[in-house]
Amino acid sequence: MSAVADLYTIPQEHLDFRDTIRQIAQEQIAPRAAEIDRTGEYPHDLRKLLGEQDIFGLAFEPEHGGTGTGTLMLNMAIEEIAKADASVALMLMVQDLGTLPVKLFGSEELKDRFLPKCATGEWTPAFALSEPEAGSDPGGMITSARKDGDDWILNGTKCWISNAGIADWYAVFAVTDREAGHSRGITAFVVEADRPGFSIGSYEHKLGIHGSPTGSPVFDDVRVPAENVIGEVNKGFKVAMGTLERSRLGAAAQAVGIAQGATDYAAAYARERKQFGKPINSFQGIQFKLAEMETKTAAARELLYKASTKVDRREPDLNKFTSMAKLFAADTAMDVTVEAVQVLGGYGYTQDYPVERMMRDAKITQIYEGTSEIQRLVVARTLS
Ligand code: COS
Repeated sequence: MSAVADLYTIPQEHLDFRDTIRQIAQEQIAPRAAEIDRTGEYPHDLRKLLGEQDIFGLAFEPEHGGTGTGTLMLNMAIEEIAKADASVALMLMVQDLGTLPVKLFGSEELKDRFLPKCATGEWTPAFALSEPEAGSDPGGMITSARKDGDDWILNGTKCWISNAGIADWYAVFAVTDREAGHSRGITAFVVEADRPGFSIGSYEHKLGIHGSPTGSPVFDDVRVPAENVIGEVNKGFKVAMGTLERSRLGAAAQAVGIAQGATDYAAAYARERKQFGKPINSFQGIQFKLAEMETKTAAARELLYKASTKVDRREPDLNKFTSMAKLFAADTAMDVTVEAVQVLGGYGYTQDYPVERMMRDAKITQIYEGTSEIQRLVVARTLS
Protein backbone atom coordinates (compact mmCIF):
# COMPACT_ATOMS: atom_id res chain seq x y z
CA MET A 1 0.00 0.00 0.00
CA SER A 2 1.30 3.48 -0.84
CA ALA A 3 2.17 5.95 1.88
CA VAL A 4 -0.69 8.26 0.86
CA ALA A 5 -3.31 5.50 0.95
CA ASP A 6 -2.05 4.60 4.41
CA LEU A 7 -3.00 8.03 5.78
CA TYR A 8 -6.43 8.82 7.15
CA THR A 9 -8.58 11.92 7.17
CA ILE A 10 -11.50 12.61 9.46
CA PRO A 11 -14.60 13.74 7.54
CA GLN A 12 -16.01 17.13 8.63
CA GLU A 13 -19.35 15.49 9.56
CA HIS A 14 -17.49 13.24 12.01
CA LEU A 15 -15.82 16.27 13.60
CA ASP A 16 -19.17 18.06 13.86
CA PHE A 17 -20.85 15.06 15.46
CA ARG A 18 -17.86 14.66 17.79
CA ASP A 19 -18.34 18.25 18.94
CA THR A 20 -22.01 17.60 19.65
CA ILE A 21 -21.16 14.45 21.62
CA ARG A 22 -18.43 16.35 23.49
CA GLN A 23 -20.99 18.93 24.56
CA ILE A 24 -23.50 16.28 25.66
CA ALA A 25 -20.76 14.42 27.55
CA GLN A 26 -19.40 17.49 29.32
CA GLU A 27 -22.79 19.01 30.15
CA GLN A 28 -24.91 15.97 30.92
CA ILE A 29 -22.60 13.06 31.74
CA ALA A 30 -19.52 14.55 33.47
CA PRO A 31 -21.53 16.13 36.32
CA ARG A 32 -22.94 12.68 37.16
CA ALA A 33 -19.64 10.76 37.12
CA ALA A 34 -18.70 11.08 40.82
CA GLU A 35 -22.17 10.09 42.01
CA ILE A 36 -22.34 7.08 39.64
CA ASP A 37 -18.94 5.95 40.91
CA ARG A 38 -19.95 6.40 44.55
CA THR A 39 -23.37 4.71 44.37
CA GLY A 40 -22.53 2.06 41.79
CA GLU A 41 -26.01 2.53 40.35
CA TYR A 42 -26.51 1.90 36.66
CA PRO A 43 -27.53 5.25 35.11
CA HIS A 44 -30.61 4.22 33.13
CA ASP A 45 -31.37 7.87 32.37
CA LEU A 46 -28.00 8.35 30.65
CA ARG A 47 -28.58 5.16 28.70
CA LYS A 48 -31.86 6.68 27.51
CA LEU A 49 -29.99 9.86 26.59
CA LEU A 50 -27.51 7.94 24.38
CA GLY A 51 -30.45 6.32 22.60
CA GLU A 52 -32.33 9.59 22.09
CA GLN A 53 -29.24 11.35 20.74
CA ASP A 54 -28.68 8.54 18.19
CA ILE A 55 -25.33 7.73 19.83
CA PHE A 56 -26.09 4.00 20.07
CA GLY A 57 -26.91 4.17 16.37
CA LEU A 58 -23.21 4.83 15.70
CA ALA A 59 -22.51 1.11 16.12
CA PHE A 60 -24.98 0.05 13.40
CA GLU A 61 -25.57 0.17 9.66
CA PRO A 62 -28.51 2.15 8.22
CA GLU A 63 -30.38 -1.04 7.21
CA HIS A 64 -30.54 -1.89 10.93
CA GLY A 65 -31.51 1.57 12.07
CA GLY A 66 -27.98 2.86 12.64
CA THR A 67 -26.06 5.86 11.35
CA GLY A 68 -23.71 3.81 9.14
CA THR A 69 -20.90 6.20 10.04
CA GLY A 70 -18.33 3.48 10.73
CA THR A 71 -15.75 2.49 13.29
CA LEU A 72 -13.70 5.69 13.45
CA MET A 73 -16.78 7.78 14.29
CA LEU A 74 -17.91 5.20 16.86
CA ASN A 75 -14.53 5.28 18.58
CA MET A 76 -14.38 9.08 18.54
CA ALA A 77 -17.71 9.01 20.37
CA ILE A 78 -16.50 6.44 22.91
CA GLU A 79 -13.42 8.60 23.51
CA GLU A 80 -15.49 11.74 24.17
CA ILE A 81 -17.83 9.96 26.57
CA ALA A 82 -14.93 8.23 28.38
CA LYS A 83 -13.34 11.64 29.01
CA ALA A 84 -16.42 12.38 31.10
CA ASP A 85 -17.28 8.92 32.49
CA ALA A 86 -15.72 5.60 31.53
CA SER A 87 -18.72 3.58 32.79
CA VAL A 88 -21.08 5.41 30.45
CA ALA A 89 -18.61 4.94 27.59
CA LEU A 90 -18.79 1.21 28.34
CA MET A 91 -22.51 1.27 27.51
CA LEU A 92 -21.67 2.26 23.95
CA MET A 93 -18.72 -0.17 23.78
CA VAL A 94 -20.88 -3.15 24.77
CA GLN A 95 -23.66 -2.07 22.40
CA ASP A 96 -21.03 -2.77 19.71
CA LEU A 97 -19.20 -5.72 21.34
CA GLY A 98 -22.40 -7.65 22.12
CA THR A 99 -23.87 -7.18 18.65
CA LEU A 100 -20.69 -7.67 16.59
CA PRO A 101 -21.09 -11.49 16.45
CA VAL A 102 -24.55 -11.03 14.88
CA LYS A 103 -23.44 -8.11 12.66
CA LEU A 104 -20.41 -10.01 11.31
CA PHE A 105 -21.62 -13.62 11.27
CA GLY A 106 -25.37 -13.75 11.98
CA SER A 107 -28.19 -14.77 9.61
CA GLU A 108 -30.39 -12.05 8.11
CA GLU A 109 -33.15 -13.25 10.40
CA LEU A 110 -30.95 -12.75 13.50
CA LYS A 111 -29.85 -9.33 12.27
CA ASP A 112 -33.45 -8.22 11.70
CA ARG A 113 -34.57 -9.65 15.04
CA PHE A 114 -31.86 -8.14 17.25
CA LEU A 115 -30.00 -5.22 15.67
CA PRO A 116 -32.66 -2.49 15.16
CA LYS A 117 -33.73 -2.53 18.81
CA CYS A 118 -30.08 -2.32 19.87
CA ALA A 119 -29.47 0.59 17.47
CA THR A 120 -32.13 2.63 19.28
CA GLY A 121 -30.95 1.50 22.70
CA GLU A 122 -34.26 -0.18 23.48
CA TRP A 123 -32.40 -3.48 23.89
CA THR A 124 -29.09 -4.07 25.62
CA PRO A 125 -26.76 -6.87 24.49
CA ALA A 126 -23.89 -8.61 26.29
CA PHE A 127 -20.92 -10.69 25.15
CA ALA A 128 -20.43 -13.88 27.17
CA LEU A 129 -17.12 -15.54 26.34
CA SER A 130 -14.97 -15.66 29.51
CA GLU A 131 -15.35 -18.33 32.17
CA PRO A 132 -13.85 -18.85 35.63
CA GLU A 133 -11.22 -21.19 34.13
CA ALA A 134 -11.03 -19.59 30.66
CA GLY A 135 -10.04 -15.91 30.56
CA SER A 136 -7.02 -15.29 28.34
CA ASP A 137 -7.58 -18.79 26.96
CA PRO A 138 -11.23 -18.82 25.83
CA GLY A 139 -10.49 -21.85 23.64
CA GLY A 140 -10.41 -23.86 26.89
CA MET A 141 -14.02 -23.05 27.86
CA ILE A 142 -16.26 -25.59 29.59
CA THR A 143 -19.79 -24.23 28.95
CA SER A 144 -21.46 -26.67 26.58
CA ALA A 145 -24.40 -26.90 24.21
CA ARG A 146 -25.92 -30.20 23.10
CA LYS A 147 -28.37 -30.78 20.31
CA ASP A 148 -31.91 -31.86 21.22
CA GLY A 149 -34.05 -32.17 18.10
CA ASP A 150 -33.82 -28.79 16.38
CA ASP A 151 -32.91 -27.04 19.64
CA TRP A 152 -29.70 -26.61 21.60
CA ILE A 153 -29.44 -26.94 25.37
CA LEU A 154 -26.78 -24.85 27.12
CA ASN A 155 -25.13 -25.57 30.46
CA GLY A 156 -22.34 -23.70 32.19
CA THR A 157 -21.23 -20.46 33.83
CA LYS A 158 -19.64 -17.37 32.29
CA CYS A 159 -17.92 -14.65 34.28
CA TRP A 160 -16.78 -11.00 34.20
CA ILE A 161 -19.62 -10.26 31.79
CA SER A 162 -20.42 -6.55 31.34
CA ASN A 163 -24.14 -5.66 31.29
CA ALA A 164 -24.93 -8.78 33.36
CA GLY A 165 -28.46 -8.54 34.68
CA ILE A 166 -29.48 -5.62 32.49
CA ALA A 167 -28.86 -7.22 29.07
CA ASP A 168 -31.92 -8.34 27.11
CA TRP A 169 -29.84 -10.98 25.33
CA TYR A 170 -26.35 -12.48 25.42
CA ALA A 171 -24.00 -13.62 22.65
CA VAL A 172 -22.86 -16.86 24.30
CA PHE A 173 -20.03 -19.20 23.31
CA ALA A 174 -20.30 -22.91 24.13
CA VAL A 175 -18.53 -26.14 23.28
CA THR A 176 -20.60 -28.18 20.82
CA ASP A 177 -17.97 -30.75 19.85
CA ARG A 178 -15.72 -31.71 22.75
CA GLU A 179 -13.68 -34.08 20.52
CA ALA A 180 -12.68 -31.35 18.04
CA GLY A 181 -9.88 -30.10 20.27
CA HIS A 182 -8.88 -26.78 21.83
CA SER A 183 -10.69 -23.72 20.35
CA ARG A 184 -12.28 -25.80 17.57
CA GLY A 185 -15.71 -27.26 18.45
CA ILE A 186 -17.19 -24.02 19.80
CA THR A 187 -20.47 -22.43 18.63
CA ALA A 188 -21.89 -18.95 19.22
CA PHE A 189 -25.55 -18.54 20.25
CA VAL A 190 -27.98 -15.75 21.01
CA VAL A 191 -29.55 -16.43 24.41
CA GLU A 192 -32.40 -14.17 25.46
CA ALA A 193 -32.37 -13.26 29.16
CA ASP A 194 -35.93 -14.44 29.71
CA ARG A 195 -35.25 -18.06 28.70
CA PRO A 196 -35.99 -20.58 31.51
CA GLY A 197 -32.77 -21.75 33.19
CA PHE A 198 -30.94 -18.48 32.68
CA SER A 199 -29.88 -16.48 35.73
CA ILE A 200 -27.10 -14.27 37.05
CA GLY A 201 -25.24 -16.22 39.73
CA SER A 202 -23.30 -13.35 41.25
CA TYR A 203 -22.02 -9.83 40.65
CA GLU A 204 -18.46 -8.54 41.01
CA HIS A 205 -17.36 -5.79 43.40
CA LYS A 206 -14.82 -3.98 41.26
CA LEU A 207 -11.96 -1.50 41.61
CA GLY A 208 -13.56 0.83 39.06
CA ILE A 209 -16.19 1.15 36.32
CA HIS A 210 -18.74 1.15 39.13
CA GLY A 211 -21.59 2.32 36.92
CA SER A 212 -21.56 -0.85 34.83
CA PRO A 213 -22.70 -4.19 36.30
CA THR A 214 -20.35 -7.15 35.83
CA GLY A 215 -21.48 -10.64 36.68
CA SER A 216 -21.62 -14.37 36.09
CA PRO A 217 -24.48 -15.59 33.87
CA VAL A 218 -25.49 -19.18 34.62
CA PHE A 219 -27.02 -21.49 32.03
CA ASP A 220 -28.93 -24.38 33.55
CA ASP A 221 -30.44 -26.44 30.72
CA VAL A 222 -31.25 -23.30 28.75
CA ARG A 223 -33.01 -24.28 25.53
CA VAL A 224 -32.57 -22.15 22.39
CA PRO A 225 -33.80 -22.84 18.84
CA ALA A 226 -31.44 -23.56 15.92
CA GLU A 227 -32.21 -20.07 14.55
CA ASN A 228 -30.28 -18.64 17.51
CA VAL A 229 -26.97 -20.10 16.31
CA ILE A 230 -24.66 -17.26 15.20
CA GLY A 231 -22.70 -18.28 12.11
CA GLU A 232 -21.73 -21.90 11.58
CA VAL A 233 -21.89 -24.66 14.17
CA ASN A 234 -18.39 -25.41 15.54
CA LYS A 235 -16.98 -22.18 14.06
CA GLY A 236 -17.69 -20.04 17.09
CA PHE A 237 -14.07 -19.38 18.03
CA LYS A 238 -13.64 -17.46 14.79
CA VAL A 239 -16.79 -15.50 15.67
CA ALA A 240 -15.21 -14.57 19.01
CA MET A 241 -11.84 -13.65 17.50
CA GLY A 242 -13.39 -11.73 14.59
CA THR A 243 -15.44 -9.77 17.13
CA LEU A 244 -12.55 -9.05 19.49
CA GLU A 245 -10.20 -7.86 16.76
CA ARG A 246 -12.69 -5.05 16.16
CA SER A 247 -14.15 -4.47 19.63
CA ARG A 248 -10.68 -4.06 21.16
CA LEU A 249 -10.66 -0.65 19.52
CA GLY A 250 -13.58 0.35 21.72
CA ALA A 251 -11.46 -0.38 24.77
CA ALA A 252 -8.61 1.58 23.17
CA ALA A 253 -10.96 4.52 22.60
CA GLN A 254 -12.14 4.36 26.19
CA ALA A 255 -8.49 4.36 27.33
CA VAL A 256 -7.63 7.38 25.15
CA GLY A 257 -10.65 9.23 26.55
CA ILE A 258 -9.71 8.45 30.16
CA ALA A 259 -6.12 9.56 29.50
CA GLN A 260 -7.20 12.82 27.87
CA GLY A 261 -9.70 13.52 30.63
CA ALA A 262 -6.99 13.02 33.27
CA THR A 263 -4.46 15.13 31.35
CA ASP A 264 -6.92 17.99 30.86
CA TYR A 265 -7.89 17.94 34.53
CA ALA A 266 -4.29 17.85 35.75
CA ALA A 267 -3.23 20.66 33.40
CA ALA A 268 -6.11 22.88 34.55
CA TYR A 269 -5.34 22.12 38.20
CA ALA A 270 -1.64 22.90 37.73
CA ARG A 271 -2.52 26.31 36.29
CA GLU A 272 -4.46 27.22 39.45
CA ARG A 273 -2.65 25.45 42.26
CA LYS A 274 0.04 27.59 43.87
CA GLN A 275 3.01 26.40 45.95
CA PHE A 276 6.13 28.35 46.84
CA GLY A 277 4.22 31.45 45.66
CA LYS A 278 3.78 30.27 42.04
CA PRO A 279 1.36 28.11 40.01
CA ILE A 280 2.78 24.60 40.07
CA ASN A 281 2.78 24.45 36.26
CA SER A 282 5.71 26.90 36.38
CA PHE A 283 7.86 24.08 37.84
CA GLN A 284 9.68 21.88 35.38
CA GLY A 285 8.86 18.77 37.42
CA ILE A 286 5.14 19.33 36.69
CA GLN A 287 5.65 20.68 33.15
CA PHE A 288 7.52 17.56 32.08
CA LYS A 289 4.83 15.29 33.54
CA LEU A 290 2.06 17.14 31.69
CA ALA A 291 4.05 17.18 28.44
CA GLU A 292 4.63 13.43 28.67
CA MET A 293 0.94 12.76 29.45
CA GLU A 294 -0.25 14.83 26.47
CA THR A 295 2.31 13.26 24.12
CA LYS A 296 1.54 9.65 25.02
CA THR A 297 -2.21 10.30 24.77
CA ALA A 298 -1.84 11.90 21.33
CA ALA A 299 0.28 8.95 20.14
CA ALA A 300 -2.33 6.49 21.44
CA ARG A 301 -5.04 8.41 19.60
CA GLU A 302 -3.12 8.23 16.31
CA LEU A 303 -2.82 4.44 16.58
CA LEU A 304 -6.52 4.20 17.48
CA TYR A 305 -7.65 6.34 14.53
CA LYS A 306 -5.35 4.53 12.12
CA ALA A 307 -6.57 1.10 13.25
CA SER A 308 -10.21 2.30 13.14
CA THR A 309 -9.68 3.52 9.58
CA LYS A 310 -8.32 0.10 8.63
CA VAL A 311 -11.56 -1.46 9.88
CA ASP A 312 -13.62 1.07 7.90
CA ARG A 313 -11.57 0.33 4.77
CA ARG A 314 -12.23 -3.38 5.30
CA GLU A 315 -8.51 -4.11 5.21
CA PRO A 316 -7.54 -7.72 5.99
CA ASP A 317 -5.35 -8.68 8.96
CA LEU A 318 -6.72 -6.13 11.40
CA ASN A 319 -5.28 -7.99 14.35
CA LYS A 320 -1.87 -6.35 14.43
CA PHE A 321 -3.07 -2.74 14.43
CA THR A 322 -6.09 -3.22 16.68
CA SER A 323 -3.93 -5.02 19.25
CA MET A 324 -1.18 -2.38 19.03
CA ALA A 325 -3.75 0.39 19.50
CA LYS A 326 -5.41 -1.38 22.44
CA LEU A 327 -2.08 -2.20 24.09
CA PHE A 328 -0.61 1.28 23.75
CA ALA A 329 -3.81 3.11 24.70
CA ALA A 330 -4.44 0.95 27.79
CA ASP A 331 -0.88 1.26 29.08
CA THR A 332 -1.02 5.00 28.36
CA ALA A 333 -4.28 5.41 30.28
CA MET A 334 -2.76 3.68 33.30
CA ASP A 335 0.52 5.66 33.20
CA VAL A 336 -1.20 8.98 32.58
CA THR A 337 -3.83 8.62 35.30
CA VAL A 338 -1.19 7.63 37.89
CA GLU A 339 0.69 10.80 36.94
CA ALA A 340 -2.50 12.87 37.12
CA VAL A 341 -2.99 11.73 40.72
CA GLN A 342 0.63 12.73 41.37
CA VAL A 343 0.13 16.22 39.90
CA LEU A 344 -2.81 16.76 42.27
CA GLY A 345 -0.81 15.36 45.21
CA GLY A 346 -2.83 14.82 48.40
CA TYR A 347 -5.99 16.11 46.70
CA GLY A 348 -5.51 13.63 43.85
CA TYR A 349 -5.73 10.75 46.33
CA THR A 350 -9.16 11.84 47.58
CA GLN A 351 -12.61 11.29 46.14
CA ASP A 352 -13.15 15.06 46.05
CA TYR A 353 -11.28 15.10 42.74
CA PRO A 354 -11.95 12.90 39.69
CA VAL A 355 -8.43 11.66 38.93
CA GLU A 356 -8.41 8.78 41.44
CA ARG A 357 -11.62 7.50 39.79
CA MET A 358 -9.98 7.82 36.39
CA MET A 359 -6.97 5.85 37.68
CA ARG A 360 -9.22 3.05 38.97
CA ASP A 361 -11.25 3.04 35.75
CA ALA A 362 -8.08 3.00 33.60
CA LYS A 363 -6.87 -0.27 35.12
CA ILE A 364 -9.58 -2.38 33.48
CA THR A 365 -8.49 -1.28 30.00
CA GLN A 366 -5.28 -3.29 30.52
CA ILE A 367 -7.37 -6.36 31.38
CA TYR A 368 -10.66 -6.65 29.48
CA GLU A 369 -11.07 -7.38 25.78
CA GLY A 370 -7.72 -9.18 26.08
CA THR A 371 -5.03 -8.28 28.59
CA SER A 372 -2.03 -6.17 27.60
CA GLU A 373 -0.02 -9.41 27.65
CA ILE A 374 -2.44 -11.02 25.15
CA GLN A 375 -2.15 -7.94 22.89
CA ARG A 376 1.66 -8.30 22.96
CA LEU A 377 1.22 -11.97 22.04
CA VAL A 378 -1.05 -11.12 19.10
CA VAL A 379 1.38 -8.46 17.82
CA ALA A 380 4.39 -10.74 18.31
CA ARG A 381 2.70 -13.51 16.30
CA THR A 382 2.48 -11.15 13.30
CA LEU A 383 6.27 -10.72 13.47
CA SER A 384 7.24 -14.38 13.57
N1 COS B 1 -10.14 -13.94 13.16
C1 COS B 1 -10.58 -15.14 12.71
N2 COS B 1 -10.05 -16.31 13.12
C2 COS B 1 -9.05 -16.27 14.01
C3 COS B 1 -8.53 -15.06 14.52
C4 COS B 1 -9.13 -13.87 14.05
N3 COS B 1 -8.72 -12.68 14.49
N4 COS B 1 -7.55 -15.34 15.39
C5 COS B 1 -7.44 -16.68 15.44
N5 COS B 1 -8.35 -17.23 14.60
C6 COS B 1 -8.56 -18.66 14.32
C7 COS B 1 -7.24 -19.28 13.88
O1 COS B 1 -7.06 -19.12 12.49
C8 COS B 1 -7.47 -20.75 14.24
O2 COS B 1 -8.28 -21.33 13.24
P1 COS B 1 -8.16 -22.91 12.84
O3 COS B 1 -8.72 -23.65 14.01
O4 COS B 1 -8.99 -23.03 11.62
O5 COS B 1 -6.69 -23.18 12.63
C9 COS B 1 -8.32 -20.66 15.51
O6 COS B 1 -8.92 -19.36 15.51
C10 COS B 1 -7.49 -20.83 16.76
O7 COS B 1 -6.48 -19.83 16.73
P2 COS B 1 -5.22 -19.86 17.68
O8 COS B 1 -4.58 -21.22 17.60
O9 COS B 1 -4.38 -18.66 17.39
O10 COS B 1 -5.92 -19.75 19.10
P3 COS B 1 -5.31 -19.65 20.56
O11 COS B 1 -6.12 -20.49 21.44
O12 COS B 1 -3.82 -19.84 20.52
O13 COS B 1 -5.68 -18.17 21.01
C11 COS B 1 -5.41 -15.83 21.40
C12 COS B 1 -5.22 -17.02 20.46
C13 COS B 1 -4.51 -15.89 22.62
C14 COS B 1 -5.12 -14.60 20.57
C15 COS B 1 -6.88 -15.82 21.87
O14 COS B 1 -7.13 -16.88 22.74
C16 COS B 1 -7.27 -14.54 22.56
O15 COS B 1 -7.58 -13.56 21.91
N6 COS B 1 -7.29 -14.55 23.93
C17 COS B 1 -7.78 -13.42 24.68
C18 COS B 1 -9.25 -13.54 24.88
C19 COS B 1 -9.87 -12.25 25.30
O16 COS B 1 -9.68 -11.22 24.66
N7 COS B 1 -10.69 -12.30 26.34
C20 COS B 1 -11.44 -11.20 26.75
C21 COS B 1 -12.86 -11.56 26.56
S1 COS B 1 -13.96 -10.27 26.25
S2 COS B 1 -13.94 -9.08 27.76
